[in-house]
Amino acid sequence: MGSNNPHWLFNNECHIERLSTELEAIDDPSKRLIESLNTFNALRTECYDMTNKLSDCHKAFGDVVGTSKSFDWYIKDNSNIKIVLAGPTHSGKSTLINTLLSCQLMPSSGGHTSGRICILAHSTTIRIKFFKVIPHQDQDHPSRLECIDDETITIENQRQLQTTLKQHLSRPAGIDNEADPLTFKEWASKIVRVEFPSPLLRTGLEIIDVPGFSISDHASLFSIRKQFFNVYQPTGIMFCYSNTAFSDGEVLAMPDLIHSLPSDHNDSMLFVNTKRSKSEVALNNNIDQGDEIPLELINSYTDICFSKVEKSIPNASKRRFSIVNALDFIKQPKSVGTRYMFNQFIDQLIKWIAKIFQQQGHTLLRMIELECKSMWKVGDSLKFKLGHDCDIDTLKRDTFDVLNQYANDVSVSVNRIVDTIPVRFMEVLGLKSTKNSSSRRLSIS
Ligand SMILES: Nc1nc2c(ncn2[C@@H]2O[C@H](COP(=O)(O)OP(=O)(O)OP(=O)(O)O)[C@@H](O)[C@H]2O)c(=O)[nH]1
Ligand SMILES: [Mg+2]
Repeated sequence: MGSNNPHWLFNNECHIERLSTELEAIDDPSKRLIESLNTFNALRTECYDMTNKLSDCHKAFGDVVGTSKSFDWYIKDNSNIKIVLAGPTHSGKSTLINTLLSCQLMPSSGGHTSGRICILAHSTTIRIKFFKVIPHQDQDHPSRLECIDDETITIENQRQLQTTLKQHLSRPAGIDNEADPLTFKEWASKIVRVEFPSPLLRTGLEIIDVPGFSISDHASLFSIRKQFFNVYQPTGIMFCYSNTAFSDGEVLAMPDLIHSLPSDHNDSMLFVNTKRSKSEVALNNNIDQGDEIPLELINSYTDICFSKVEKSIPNASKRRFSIVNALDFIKQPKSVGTRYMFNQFIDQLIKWIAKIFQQQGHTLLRMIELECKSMWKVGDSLKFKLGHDCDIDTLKRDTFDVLNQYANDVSVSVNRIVDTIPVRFMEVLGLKSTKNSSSRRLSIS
């Protein structure tokens, strides 16, 4: 077991420091994100490998002392990192996902677009699967996601995927929440899972696009989202909003999101102010359009955007805030200012994900610590027993004494019976017993 303190398993701070210098050298933002996720995953795997060894040891120990308790349940939770993009409608969530994935996949348009929750995950084959949430029945049947097998669609190429996804994610023209909320809710409650080859998602990341908040359909979508989050707990949430200062709709979107989450995810949220462009920075600083923008002005503009959101969100932290303009980056990936802004966003995203991994590591450590404590307790009581009650010499001596006593008791009993034999024998024969019957005594000792 080694040490009484299992913190040697996961020294996050030093790994993250080493990581940032290594990653700074990667110029391409999406490559940097992929490399970071791979590095985090390698650390996590290392951590879980150690935990598995500890679990094996715990099991073996449990078998010896007769307790079958193990912490397998936690190890099973070594699942993908699930990042949710949520926020008001039209805030650019689907566009940002497409930019992160470097492909035009999610439908995005001028209006209210995504109507269904969509999970994006890696696979070598392209498929669209549909799921429904089966609500909690009893203790043995908790709520779960069930795949509607006969509806799975296998797809040939990326282009076909894009058009098929549009059909299944965009709000259908004939189904309107206000006119027929029941039909809309039934349509919207189908969860879509898209699997396709993706370098970013191959790292073990899952991205979840959630239909944007709007006053008109939040009642239907709230309960769908709540049920979904209950069976598919997100690891982290990116709250995307496009107004520099929160608009009314954006202010309402926050509690609507928070209340649909199973526990307080406020701390694991990254605030992303979308659609911020460097032309705004120019305008703010009286710089003519087309002129070079000093990069430090982009930083001070980020500070301005943050100070505005700070007023609407309690406990907002600058470390969990970023501005982005996904469309600018798609259109002009080589422009220095645009690239700088997108790189800043990716770095903030990487740091935020690093923090999530770190938190997971700490939770794991707490579990290990508890398990170790319980093992040491059992060990101590076993040691105590061995030292005081069950010393092998004492055991041998006690056993010998007991056996001796037993032999003696048996011998006395048998002799008593033998003693009576002649009397009985005589009685049966009608004869008188002889006085010296004791000479025929049976001796067994
Ligand atoms: N200028 C600019 N426009 C953007 C940006 N991101 C998205 N848009 C535009 O904003 C509109 C909405 O974008 P979507 O990505 O569909 O927004 P959404 O948040 O997914 O919306 P819902 O699916 O309704 O929740 C589209 O017309 C996009 O082209 C951005 O970074 N800059
Ligand atoms: Mg969308």
